[in-house]
Amino acid sequence: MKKILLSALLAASFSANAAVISFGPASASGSGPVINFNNLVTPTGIIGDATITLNINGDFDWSGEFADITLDGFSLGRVLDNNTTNDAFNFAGDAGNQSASTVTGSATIANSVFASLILDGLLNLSFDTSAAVNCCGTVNHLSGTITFNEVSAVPIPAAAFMFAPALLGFMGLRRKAKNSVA
Ligand SMILES: [Ca+2]
Ligand SMILES: [Ca+2]
Ligand SMILES: [Ca+2]
Repeated sequence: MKKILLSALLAASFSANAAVISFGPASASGSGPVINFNNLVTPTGIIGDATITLNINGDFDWSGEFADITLDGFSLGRVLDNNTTNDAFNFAGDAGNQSASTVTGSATIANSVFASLILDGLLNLSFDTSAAVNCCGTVNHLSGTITFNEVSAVPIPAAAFMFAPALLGFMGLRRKAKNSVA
């Protein structure tokens, strides 16, 4: 019973929910287009890391055809240049194709970075392709999501009131543990 009560209190204090920010689908023609998703509305609190997933269909069949990706100016690297070491994504071999099929890759964005990017409630995602991306529709499809565990702010007095018994409990357990070791 105590465990159930404690769980309920913690849940109420954190108010955590899965947040999903979707962008696209977008497309672009010409040579080396830049695709921007500006002012994506985001929750401002996060627990843990965020994950960004991209679905791309376009002219990306050799190392000179790639895209540089930034999120609020923070670089997520260069994707689809057949070089897995210069980006955070997990595209197989970091390889695309010439608009034959859609490829999907995802990357982790560390909490230490992402938490500061979302403080203003907005995200700007930029996808800057190289000039060689110019064939077969150029970029036929670009879409994706940014997902993370959102946490709502709780007024400090309420949080302190809710956490105090739990904190005291944990401190007591730690003291007991120390004593038993000594
Ligand atoms: Ca090509
Ligand atoms: Ca790369
Ligand atoms: Ca921002």
